[in-house]
Amino acid sequence: DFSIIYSKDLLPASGGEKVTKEFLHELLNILLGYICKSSRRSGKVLDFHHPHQLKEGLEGFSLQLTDKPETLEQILVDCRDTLKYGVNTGHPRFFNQLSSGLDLIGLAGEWLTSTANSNMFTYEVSPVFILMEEVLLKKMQGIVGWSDDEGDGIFCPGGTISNLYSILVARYYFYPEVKTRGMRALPQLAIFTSEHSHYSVKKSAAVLGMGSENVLMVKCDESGKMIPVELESSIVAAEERGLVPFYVNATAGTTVYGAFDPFNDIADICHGHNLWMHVDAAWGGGLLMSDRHRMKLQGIERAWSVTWNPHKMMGVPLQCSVILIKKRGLLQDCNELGAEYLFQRDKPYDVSYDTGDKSIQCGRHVDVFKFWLMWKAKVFWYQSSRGNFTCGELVVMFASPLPQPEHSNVCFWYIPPTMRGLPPGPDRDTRLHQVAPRIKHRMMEQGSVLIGYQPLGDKVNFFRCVFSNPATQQEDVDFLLDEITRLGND
Ligand code: ABU
Repeated sequence: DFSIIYSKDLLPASGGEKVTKEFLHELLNILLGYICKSSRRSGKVLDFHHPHQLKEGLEGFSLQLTDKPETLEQILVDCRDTLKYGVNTGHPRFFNQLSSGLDLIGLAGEWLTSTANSNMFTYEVSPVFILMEEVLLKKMQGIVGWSDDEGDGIFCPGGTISNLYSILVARYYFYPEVKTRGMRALPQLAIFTSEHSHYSVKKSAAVLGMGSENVLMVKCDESGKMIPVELESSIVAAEERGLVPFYVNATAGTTVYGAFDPFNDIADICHGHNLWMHVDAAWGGGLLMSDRHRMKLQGIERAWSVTWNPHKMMGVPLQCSVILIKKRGLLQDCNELGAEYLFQRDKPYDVSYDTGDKSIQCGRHVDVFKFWLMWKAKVFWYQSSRGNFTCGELVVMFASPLPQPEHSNVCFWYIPPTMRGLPPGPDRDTRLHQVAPRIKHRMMEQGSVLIGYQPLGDKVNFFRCVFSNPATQQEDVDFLLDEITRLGND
């Protein structure tokens, strides 16, 4: 009975051990109940409510903060309700994002990480985690194809920040004075990325004071791959306009189509113009683990930096993202400020392990442990199973598929029966554009399945189905298609 117990009764209160254990056991029961339910197909993916409904409070669940401490009973009820009104991203029918599923070894790692409650800035406070980071970064650099004397990197909060690091370090490599003199040390720099690449490239240019307009979008072919001759001519055209090209982002697994750019061709162009080549493999990096699919990333080893998100295809619980930099020492030189209260040089150990000054953060969450634990528990499983999924073998009924997928993104239009006789053209497109949002709206209200949609270029709204959840089976794909048909049948 927690109705008369408060947080002040838990450890470190004297005699608080028993109640602490009881409270955490109760919490564990709630979490285990959720975990078991989350993989049952009979349960919902989500119980959708509009923001105003959640704000007003539902069945006693209030988001408002009170003036007096609540009992632990109420705290446990709040934990249960928080899960209840959230989205079950581990459900076999959650197809909405590139990251999904709930890996239990990773979850155990996250629990341990929170229990340790440490900070990644110095070896002094995180000796084990700092060394695990070194081990994993080294491993990933080897898998990318860099030699033993190359490679550096850091875990950071998500793919956008990893991409931002690559631009930051590339700019520092060519213009080291930018660190102290700022923008006065720079000409008008130009960045190149494909029109299908992630928006983080533009965002990073804006954040770094270079201007999103100086990110030049290179044309792609029908399957979403950057066209090398278009890159070459974009670079030349930028130079003619007085811009100074310095960086090219290539993508391994574009967000919507899952396309892989031709890395060797792009590397040749970068080499010819002395440009930094980055590969955003946030989504596609997981394929490096697969003997069958890693050829799609041929040439990635020629990149000067790589983004890779183990929290996507590799299923590590959010978040887990790395930036890998080929040239050692650059990351440290670029970001180091040597705050004397934290990074003292006269500590009683090898202070090169105080890796926190490579980061643009000060406090840094431990994202490495869950990944390290998963690697230990199942590296062969990645190689034999998840990494070897069959791309594009899905049969999409009643639908018109977009280009053949290279990754596990399957993009398609659902054409409702009433539209099947319409000839292609602007009138059909106008109607088709409204189909996916309408079905998604109904899907969210029903909560039975979740899939994303978007327009892209000249293509009106289409569905993007992502397979990255090992819980998903053929029956879930059948269910999704039946559900789309049922919800879109008017
Ligand atoms: N950072 C890209 C994630 C996009 C997605 O999950 O759909």
